Amino acid sequence: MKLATRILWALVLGAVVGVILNIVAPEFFKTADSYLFTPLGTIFLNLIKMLIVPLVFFSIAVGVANIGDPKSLGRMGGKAMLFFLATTAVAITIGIVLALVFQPGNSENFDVGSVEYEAAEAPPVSETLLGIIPANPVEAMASGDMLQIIFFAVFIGLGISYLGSKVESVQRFMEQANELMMFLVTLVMKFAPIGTFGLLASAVGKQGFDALKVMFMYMVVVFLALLVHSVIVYGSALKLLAKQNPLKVIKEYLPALTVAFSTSSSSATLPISMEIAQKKLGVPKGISSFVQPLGATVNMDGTAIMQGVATIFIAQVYGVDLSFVQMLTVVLTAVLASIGTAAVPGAGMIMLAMVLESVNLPVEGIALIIGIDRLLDMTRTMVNCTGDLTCALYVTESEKKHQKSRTVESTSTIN
Ligand code: DAS
Repeated sequence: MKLATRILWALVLGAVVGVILNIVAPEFFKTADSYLFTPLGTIFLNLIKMLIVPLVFFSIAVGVANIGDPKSLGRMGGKAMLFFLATTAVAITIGIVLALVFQPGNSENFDVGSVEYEAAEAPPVSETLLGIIPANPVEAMASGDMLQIIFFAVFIGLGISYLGSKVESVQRFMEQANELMMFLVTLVMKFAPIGTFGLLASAVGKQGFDALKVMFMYMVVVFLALLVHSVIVYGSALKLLAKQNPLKVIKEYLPALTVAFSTSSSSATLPISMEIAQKKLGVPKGISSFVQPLGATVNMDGTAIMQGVATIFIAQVYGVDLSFVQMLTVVLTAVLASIGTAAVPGAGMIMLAMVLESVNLPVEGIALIIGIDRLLDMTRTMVNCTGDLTCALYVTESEKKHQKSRTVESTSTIN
């Protein structure tokens, strides 16, 4: 049985076991969660997290060293960032429009009197962007600051490419280290079904059904927006930009999507996502190892959708009519917020406070949605990862076209 199928079965089994146990024997569920489900999920998550920093560092350094030409790097980075920002802006617009149409905030009488929420300090976007240069690369790796690790790895790769044969042994070491990291990813993924079972049994089992009932409409609108964005935006991007058959490609995405769903973390999904891109989808290592870590860090279309729906939902609950300009502010803030959102479970909630403050909506409204956020986080993280993989395929096709046009130009010059 294929890995993706095994993980899918583990997902379903974990959710069913968690829900049934929590209904039939809540006390036993608590014990099973503490001694089995949570430990299994934590072991799996930590095994993957252990590989992320060295994998991202070595793969980007090797990828950039092989690309060599800073102009190509700038061109690839520009295409990727344009794709990321454009799709994020479309994503949040879809979220806002569907929330305005379906009015989830008017679907129940929400009691806003007692809600309290202490917003965690969200780093301003300017600080995130200025902080991209690591004063201490080792500290950046120790703290898992992905943008700083990416910057340092690109710098090292450019240095290797510039010095060439003078640092041949360093380049070979990096290439071998990268191969080793990819092998370890494959090894860790063999544990994925068991880890996924634990993560789902714990997360879904703990979910209170009352919260699900009251927040039903809100959840439906978020799921609908995620589906619309995935089918229309990514489907079109795969067909028109990446020249791929969306149905064929999505089947290859499956192992990464199941890991994204169970871990609710784009960075934890990165290793398997990069392996799929390079080994199953033919994305060159140089493109995959640059575009995907960048995407996992700055591209969060699923999160932007949740933020769009949540903002309109909270405005409706508090009886606030947002103007068109305020909605544009929400779109811009959410696009910028997605750059600073960490690729870890629940990060989107922290940045939602920033989006709400941009239009003077009460941040306490987050208390209404945080109870069911983990289930939504699973699905929006899948969309975040789908965007990263789709962008890698788009840049691959675009670079192919660029190489072809350059060959034609040079041939015509010779003739
Ligand atoms: N869980 C985040 C991620 O890893 C997204 C979010 O919290 O919205 O992509």
